[in-house]
Amino acid sequence: MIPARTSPEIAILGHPNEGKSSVLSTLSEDDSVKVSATPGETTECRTFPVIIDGQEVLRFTDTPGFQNPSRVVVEMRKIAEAGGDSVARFRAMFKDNEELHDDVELMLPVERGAGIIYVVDGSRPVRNVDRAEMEILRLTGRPRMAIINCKDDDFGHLDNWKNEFRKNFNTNRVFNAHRATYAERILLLEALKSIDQDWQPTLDIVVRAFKADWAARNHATADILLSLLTECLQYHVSGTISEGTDSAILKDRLKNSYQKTIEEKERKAHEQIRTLFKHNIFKYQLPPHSMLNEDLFSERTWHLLGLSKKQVALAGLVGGAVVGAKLDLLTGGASLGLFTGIGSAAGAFGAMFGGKKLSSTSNILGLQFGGEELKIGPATNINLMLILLNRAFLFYQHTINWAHGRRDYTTTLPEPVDTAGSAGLTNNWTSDQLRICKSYFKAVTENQEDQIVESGEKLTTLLTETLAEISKHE
Ligand SMILES: Nc1nc2c(ncn2[C@@H]2O[C@H](COP(=O)(O)OP(=O)(O)O)[C@@H](O)[C@H]2O)c(=O)[nH]1
Ligand SMILES: [Mg+2]
Repeated sequence: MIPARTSPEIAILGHPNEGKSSVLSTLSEDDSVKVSATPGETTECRTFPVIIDGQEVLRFTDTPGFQNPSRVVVEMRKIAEAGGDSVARFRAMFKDNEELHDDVELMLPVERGAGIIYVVDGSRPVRNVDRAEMEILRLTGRPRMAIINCKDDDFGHLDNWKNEFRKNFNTNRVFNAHRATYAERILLLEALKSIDQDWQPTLDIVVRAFKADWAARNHATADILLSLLTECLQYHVSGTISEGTDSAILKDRLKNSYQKTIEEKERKAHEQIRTLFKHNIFKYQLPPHSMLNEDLFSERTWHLLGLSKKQVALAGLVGGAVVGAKLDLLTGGASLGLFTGIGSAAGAFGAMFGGKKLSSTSNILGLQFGGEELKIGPATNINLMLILLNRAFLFYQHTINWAHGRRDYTTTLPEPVDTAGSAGLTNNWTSDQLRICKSYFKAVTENQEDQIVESGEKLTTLLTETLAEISKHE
């Protein structure tokens, strides 16, 4: 007898090529699990521990698919009639039988006490071999759950499958290995509790550990975002105009350097979030219309993620300015380009300063002139902050909902439709929530240290709550 392990083990069983490894990869958030279009490639079991805070809380075991279920079911019936541990006896009897190699191997975790998740592709009809496999699993007497992974999104056979499952399994669920979101993963784990009463307390702890871990990741994401905002909002570049300097060239150079640096900071923050959510090989294709395909400073990005008229007014961000209003030209401080809303992005194109046309992005960023110095940044309006936040929320949404078992990087995820401001989550924020952003923006850009800490804490809470809200959607 193989000794029982302390963390619960779940073996993923099923016919070859039905999506066992994909389900395991998604459930364990492990994208190193081998998923293959060729049936029968796996011939040995492989165990993947789920580790939270350095502790193994659960382990999943990937198995070869059933090789000869029609014969195994006949043998298992005979063995079961005789009584005793049918799994151990079956394995002992056929351990040297080549024809049943995979069948003997896949029972290994079951022999050591693993619970069973049986995976079928529900987009095809139930066959006799499936019935044989289900009976084998029933004869093991182990806690078991069936998962219907509809590979082709065809749900026409679902009722037939469910009927078969009722006879043989404690519970069943539809779970798509490629599209399961975080919320659906948690629901599946919750459902797993019902496979056996004895398992409930342990699986309760596992589900709680998963949820706590997720909350910790959201908090860490909020911290990453806060650092990104602080760095970007404070960032500035400057250059001196001396005799012979072509100020237009200098402006261009400064603007490019400013944008590149901010873009790089954003890219790094997104990379950190990706790592936090354990995506190592993930290089998905974003939807063709995704904002994240656009440069941070492209006009379209700002249009789609931009502030709505209502939001600007609510936040009192630009003191009564309306969308499409002309740019504020501040004297004294000589800062140009208080970007007053999405409509003015286009208007800004035609803005004139000192007889020279400035490009829209310079205006958006706030190009400051002071004596002989040309300076871009620190940010002069809150839009940069909101754009960075909205893009991060989109990135987060894609990341958490990209199932680890998915390997087809060509199909895409939905994103909001292409209308002004629609993709900007902050457009739905209340004036209180926007006020938190505004306080933080002011504190950072005016370098008020105590305010930075205080408003930073409030902003972190707001961000963490927003991320939790995004994760709730299935
Ligand atoms: N479209 C789609 N393909 C899937 C799904 N699950 C698995 N596949 C594909 O089916 C093939 C077999 O999957 P795999 O997980 O290796 O099956 P296993 O042999 O049961 O472990 C692979 O090419 C997977 O990418 C799914 O939910 N949707
Ligand atoms: Mg496999």
